[in-house]
Order: sequence, then C-alpha cells, then structure tokens
Amino acid sequence: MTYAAVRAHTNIALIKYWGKRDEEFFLPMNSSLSLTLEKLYTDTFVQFDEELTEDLFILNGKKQSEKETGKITRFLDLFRAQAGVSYRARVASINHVPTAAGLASSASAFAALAGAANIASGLNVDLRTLSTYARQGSGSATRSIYGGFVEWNKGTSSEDSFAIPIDEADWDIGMVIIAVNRSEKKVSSREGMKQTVETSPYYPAWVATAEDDLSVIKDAIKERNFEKMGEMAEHSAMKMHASMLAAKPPILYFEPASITAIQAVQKLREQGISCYVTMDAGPNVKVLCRLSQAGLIKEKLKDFFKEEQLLITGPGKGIRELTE
Ligand code: 2P0
Repeated sequence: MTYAAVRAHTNIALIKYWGKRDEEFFLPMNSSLSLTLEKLYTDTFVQFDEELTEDLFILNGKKQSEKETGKITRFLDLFRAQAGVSYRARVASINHVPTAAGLASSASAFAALAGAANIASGLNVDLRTLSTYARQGSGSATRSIYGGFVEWNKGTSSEDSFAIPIDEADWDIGMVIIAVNRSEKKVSSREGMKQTVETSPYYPAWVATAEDDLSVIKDAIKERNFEKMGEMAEHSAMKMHASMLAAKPPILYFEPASITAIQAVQKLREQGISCYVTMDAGPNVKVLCRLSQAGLIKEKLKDFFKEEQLLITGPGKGIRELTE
C-alpha cells in the first residue's frame, strides 16, 4: 500500500501537559490525561509516489508554504527512515473543526498524519508505538491516537513515552466549547512551555504535584465520580495557568470573556448544575459536563455568548482508516 487516509479526533487535556524535558523528542516533564472529542477531527490522505521530487502538503484545499510543508517532511522522515521508503509524499488534509470552535489543533493533525503515514509507508507499527511517532509531531497528538479518556505516560525515553487508553468515556460525559476568540494565539504552546520551564518559580510545584493529580483523576474515572474528576480537571488547568502567569515575562492567555465564562460556570454550579472549566494555551474555555446536561448549559451560556460561539461535543473515538 502506498497510500492511505486516516481520521483522528482532537483531545482536551484534563491533566495538562506543560513543559518538555527533551525538545528534540518531545518528552514531557509530566504525564497527562485527556478526553478525545467527537466533533473536532482531521482527515488526512498520504501517498508516497516515486514521481514526486518533493513532499506536497495541501490543507483544506490550499497548497501550503515551504515552511509548513517542511514540518510535514521532517515528520514523514521518521516513517521513511523506519520503513525504508525514499519516495516523497502527497499529503492532503481536511480539518473538520467548526469555524466557531476557534480551535486549530495540532493533536488531530499529527495523529491523522501518523496514522496515514504508518499504513502508506507499509511500516504498520501498533497503536502504542504509533503514539510515540505522533508525539514527535506535537506532544498532544500522542493522546489523539486513542478515543475516550487517554493517559500519556511521560516515560523514561522516546520508546516508552506513549499513550494508554484508560476508559471509553461511554458514561454521560461531554463538553461545551466556548469560542472566546478565533484569532491566532500570541505565544505558541511551544514557546510558552519553554518560557515557563525556564523562568517560573511556580513551575517546580507544577511538576511536583502533577503525578498525584493524575492518580486522583484516574481514580475518579474508575469510580465514575464526575465531580471528583471535574474538580481535579479544573484545578489542573488553573494551576497550569498560574505557573505561566509567574513566568518572566508573564504568559497571559485569559481574555475578559474567558473570565466571564469561568464565572458563568461557577454560577451554574451554585444552581446545582455539575460542570467544570478547563483552558489551554489560548482564551477559549471548555466546560466539562454531563452530555445529558450540555443542552441546558448551552442555553444558560447564551446569556453571555452567541449561539455560534457555543459547541456541544461528546467523547470521540481513536484513529481509524477511511476506506472511501
Ligand atoms: C495539553 N497543551 O495537554 C496542553 C495543555 C496546551 C495546554 O499540549 O510543543 O501543540 O507541539 O508538544 O501539544 C498544546 O501544545 O505542543 C498542549 P507541542 P502542543 O493539551
């Protein structure tokens, strides 16, 4: 097989990955845990072709620049080296991220690319090994290989820093995504992490507490204890942002509307609706909730946000080959 198309869904971390101990191999300082999401995904087609003289990368129908294509080339080289393939490749990707979501995701992008390159190159490694390849495109892509709740074990080397599926999340779990701002973020995750690791006096506390946080959330998932899981997820997100705020110069992803969203969620909790916030390297707020209550939460959030800023999603599945 010299070509394949694969779908991968994005994921949102409940225990965040923040900071690398090895920038070349994308080895994280701490293990993390995420929920894969149904509504946000990437479809990617890869074809190795002896006729091509260079890699070609088309995203959403548009040929990409040399710089963007260069990232794909470096990533495909991992597969070419292992599979003994020297051909260049044609890569066509479509991001199925509703524009309102404002979430461009490298997680689904590199997981889909890894999945398609794995088949098209004939390498055919198992999913666990494939997650170590996806990781070298973007850290969060490690977790998008699998569906439901997924742990990324920080490991001791490139070989054992892989993803592990924890639970299919088939128990009334969902998210309401609040798109606060759709513009490009000012500080990339990559730079933000580096700056935090190097300059934040709170960063050692982040690392010191991350493993305990992970074990609490894994227990909560095992017990199907939604409140315990949500409280831990919210705490992990706020603690990550606190460590960034203490960096020099500070890294501030919050916007006024992010605070509005957080306070709206606190108010919903006071009204007895169980829901919790999480935020990543940007101003958008994701509300972890019972999928059965997501519609009600969305209605309440309409007091503050427009309909097109709000997206409900359930848990998504792991990567799969598209046959049509
Ligand atoms: C996460 N984030 O666990 C954390 C929480 C953002 C905040 O992983 O440098 O695109 O490619 O490994 O994975 C976003 O950063 O960064 C991210 P790289 P990535 O989801």
